[in-house]
Amino acid sequence: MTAQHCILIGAPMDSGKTRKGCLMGPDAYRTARLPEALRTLGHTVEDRGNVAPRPFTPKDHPKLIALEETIAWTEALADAAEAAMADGTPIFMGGDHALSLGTVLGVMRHAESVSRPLFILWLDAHTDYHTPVTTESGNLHGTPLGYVTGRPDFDGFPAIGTPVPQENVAIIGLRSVDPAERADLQETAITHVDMREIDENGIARPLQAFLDRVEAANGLLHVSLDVDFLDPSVAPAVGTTVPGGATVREGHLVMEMLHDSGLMTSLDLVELNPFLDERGRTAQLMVDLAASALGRRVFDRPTRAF
Ligand code: HAR
Ligand code: MN
Ligand code: MN
Ligand code: MN
Repeated sequence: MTAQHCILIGAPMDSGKTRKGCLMGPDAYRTARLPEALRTLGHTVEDRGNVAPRPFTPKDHPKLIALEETIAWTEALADAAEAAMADGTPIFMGGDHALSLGTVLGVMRHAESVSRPLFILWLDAHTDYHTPVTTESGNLHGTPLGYVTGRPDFDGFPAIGTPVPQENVAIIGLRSVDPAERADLQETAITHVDMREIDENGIARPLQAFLDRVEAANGLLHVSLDVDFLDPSVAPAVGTTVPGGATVREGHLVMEMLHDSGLMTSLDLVELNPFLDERGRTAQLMVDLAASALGRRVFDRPTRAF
């Protein structure tokens, strides 16, 4: 296994929706010993502490929640992400999923500077493909994939330059998709794998097909792991629980395959709300999944399973 320089970045962002609590996420990951878990695997770990949003002036909007705060976070996180990409493998400890507006933007800037294509793996019950105009809830954590793929109407957000091509995005774990998102997504080349498909064919096949494309393109791979990708019976600490999610083993298999591929270059851990947790079990599971993505395993495998 190749040792990596893991850069932990806290993003205690809570503005992507009304229910509060994700701001406690970074400290929960530290309490659940994420740094120690990564060091045990032979990696060097640097905790850069928590990012803070740029100064902002909140305004009221008829629909959108905390727009100015979310833009302020996006700018600060993009800078932190771009800087960290030059130095190692960033792991962003959220914070709600709106943080990916910033982390992916920063990773996009880095990818452009090294002239490599960027791929995104989105592990989530939701598509997060809204725009500020299509969202019904006004919750901006439902928009980051819309933003980074270049959808319109992100007024006030940093310009994104070259969008991430739809062909480079895969969403796995879907089971809660708004009608507008569903209609819009159907028109795209974004890979979307719902739980029905996982039930029938397993999670390894669609994931490996996507990883093969990343490898063939010599791409960078950003992975965004939403707690609600997992079934709420094993991961209760999230505001948007949807039954019928990934099992513990499906989660680990994804992470183990990511590690075996050697392709993952950055990771978001998002939507953990420690206020809703049961004795830290969700934080611990997320730490264990991150450890699997960075090389933890029961036995080495002599040959590849697929
Ligand atoms: N689609 C719904 C909305 O826009 C729910 C979005 C929920 N998003 C997250 N992250 N929890 O996936 O409001
Ligand atoms: Mn999400
Ligand atoms: Mn979600
Ligand atoms: Mn389709």
